[in-house]
Amino acid sequence: MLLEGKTVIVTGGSRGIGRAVAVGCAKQGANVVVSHHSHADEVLADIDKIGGKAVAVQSDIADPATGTLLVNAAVKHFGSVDVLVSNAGICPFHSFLDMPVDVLKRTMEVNLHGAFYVTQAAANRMKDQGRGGAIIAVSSISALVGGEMQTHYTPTKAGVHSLMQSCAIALGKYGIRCNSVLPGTILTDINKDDLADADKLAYMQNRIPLGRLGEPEDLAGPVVFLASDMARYVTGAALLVDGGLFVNLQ
Ligand code: NAD
Ligand code: RM4
Repeated sequence: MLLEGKTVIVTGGSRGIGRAVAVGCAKQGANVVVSHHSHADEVLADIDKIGGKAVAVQSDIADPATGTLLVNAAVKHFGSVDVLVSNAGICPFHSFLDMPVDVLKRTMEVNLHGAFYVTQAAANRMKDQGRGGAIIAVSSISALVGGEMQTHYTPTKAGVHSLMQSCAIALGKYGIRCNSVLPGTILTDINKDDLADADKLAYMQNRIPLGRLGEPEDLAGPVVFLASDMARYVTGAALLVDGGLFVNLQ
């Protein structure tokens, strides 16, 4: 029970990685606030089934007001904010030379600006509570490598990792730790269409030393670790969770 009594906000917690992280935190005794853009019934049922406590808040993470909304929900239902997992994100795969301005702007606003607003809101609450906290951004292997159809997306993933590095400095004096996880290729809705291409799927699978694409549950352990006191001296760090994909150049 590494997170017993702690309140964890997970943005984008209704699906994919966020859902697995929300359930993983609940299994470790956390109360969970799930932020989402669409329906959250499944994750609430998952957490209920294991006897955990969770509430869902529907709101667009790109809206600067959403951070405060989530913090207020956490305080109202569970009395505090101890951990933030900034996970909500989109990746509308698109070629570079004809990238529509609205696709670029939306990707930046959801992935990077959204992460900033919610981090700021959670950090202010943690500071006022006076007992520290942990913030984990779901960045990506894409913070380190490029993608032909991801020229709008990879800068946001480098950006959220950079945000955690700067926040680790800005918030260290309050005992608030800020770290990133860098998932490799994890099978979720975000890449369903991209990986429907059999050649691309085989290429990705063959590049991964551990021999398989990731599952959302692969992220739960690393996030719980960074959220917990087991990682009490870890801040400003980035943890690759990619089955070895990044190091497999030749
Ligand atoms: P997903 O599509 O399964 O889940 C995305 C979640 O974000 C959903 O809960 C959705 O409701 C939420 N969301 C999307 N737009 C939102 C908005 N405007 N406001 C609030 N919530 C919003 O995708 P996923 O793969 O689980 O992605 C989660 C995070 O992991 C993203 O930040 C993504 O960049 C990152 N990531 C994914 C992979 C991968 O291979 N799947 C790899 C590296 C990083
Ligand atoms: C990740 C990484 C994955 C891709 C997802 C959408 O950051 O690039 O390979 O499938 O984004």
